[in-house]
This record gives sequence, structure tokens and C-alpha cells, in this order.
Amino acid sequence: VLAANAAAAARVRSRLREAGTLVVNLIASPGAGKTTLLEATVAQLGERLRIGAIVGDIATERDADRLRRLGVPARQITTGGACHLDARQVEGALAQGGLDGLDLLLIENVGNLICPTSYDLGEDWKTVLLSVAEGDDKPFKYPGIFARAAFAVITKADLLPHVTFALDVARAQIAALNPEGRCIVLSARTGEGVDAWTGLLVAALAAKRAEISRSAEAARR
Ligand SMILES: Nc1nc2c(ncn2[C@@H]2O[C@H](COP(=O)(O)OP(=O)(O)O)[C@@H](O)[C@H]2O)c(=O)[nH]1
Ligand SMILES: [Mg+2]
Repeated sequence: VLAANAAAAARVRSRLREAGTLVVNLIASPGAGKTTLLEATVAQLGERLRIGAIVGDIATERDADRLRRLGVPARQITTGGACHLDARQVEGALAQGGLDGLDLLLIENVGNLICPTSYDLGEDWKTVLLSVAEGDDKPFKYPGIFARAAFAVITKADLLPHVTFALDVARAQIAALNPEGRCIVLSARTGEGVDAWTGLLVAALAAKRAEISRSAEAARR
């Protein structure tokens, strides 16, 4: 299963590299704030970048509808019970059209901190979200995803005064699991910290495009 997934992921990755699209795979438990962060991202970057989305859920088109209301082309994948997206589903969603010529493709995975971890979707990076309402012990309880995600985003920072969540404890766990990774704290509700996230996306897109033109240049020589 994973070998077939890896082959499909390689096709997705090469197709989106050719298109110069930055692809981010967002992974978190249900309700951590994935769709809300996508909405806040579109609010900040929607005028500058062409953004599209693929959203995975067990059932309903609700999240895709939320994004379509903002004018974002969005494909919903309903997995009918599966706890993660796989690369063939992403390939199928791309084949349906409507997601061509994007700067940024945001993939919201099925709400789950375990199953999506092992499935490469052809993304440039995985991002894990953890809301402050879930407890500061979660990185060590779900080490796989925190070790693999290039970025960890601690969400719902506006709720910090109301919940028992020590930011330094969560940050230390994340840093121990992934010394190379980065951690951002934000609130999609108030907008606090969202610029750090969108800044990362813009910088990563520029870096990907620069790398693509360098290798095209090298191939010509
Ligand atoms: N207070 C607060 N609530 C948030 C924030 N982000 C999301 N929520 C709420 O958390 C719930 C789940 O958010 P949603 O984006 O649907 O989570 P998803 O299941 O991970 O996509 C909704 O009621 C959101 O309004 C935030 O930054 N602050
Ligand atoms: Mg959602």
C-alpha cells in the first residue's frame, strides 16, 4: 500500500513542481483549527497568491464549502471512513481540474494525529497543528507527526488565559522531537501570529521557485 502511495506521491510532486506550486499538508486532530487557519491564510494572501485547497474528511463537503465561499477553488475528498488522505486521492482531485496554475495548494488532511503521518501526499512539507485546548503533553504522545512535520503551529493562542497549557512545555517537546523544525504560535481568530505563518509560506514559495529555475538553468547548460 505504501509503495503504491509513494509512486503516486512522486507523480503529484513532479506535476506540482512543474506548475511551480508550493504544497503544504496540514495535519491535526479534529477541531484543532485547520480550516480556520486556511481561511485566515486566504484572508491574508488571497489577493497576492493564487491559492487552492484539497480537504479531506470522512464525510460532508462542509470544509470545501467554507473555502469556496472565500473564492478559493477547493476539492473535497470524502474518504468514507479512512482516517487519512492518500496520494492517489490527491492525484484524482488534481485530475478533476480547477487546481491548475496555483501558487499555493493547501491540503487539509483528515482530522487525526496518527494515520496521516505515514502517507506522503507529494507535499513540500507537512505541518502539524496543535490547539492549546488539547493539552501541552500531546507532542510526546504523538511523536511521529511532530518529528516529521517541518513546522508545528500552536493554534487558538487567544484561549491561553482560559486553559492549562504551558507554551514552553509544548515547545520543548516539539524541539526535542524535531530540532530542525520550527514552531509558530498563533490565533486564527484574532489574527495574532498569522503573519509569521503566511510569511513562511511566501518565503517557501519563493525558495521553491528559485530552486526550480536554478535546476532548469543547470539543465540548459
Ligand atoms: N478561540 C478560537 N477558536 C478557534 C480558532 N481557530 C478555530 N477555532 C474554532 O475551533 C473550532 C474548530 O475549527 P476548525 O477550523 O473547523 O477545525 P478543524 O476541524 O481542524 O478544521 C471552530 O469552532 C472554530 O471556530 C482560534 O484561533 N481561536
Ligand atoms: Mg476542517
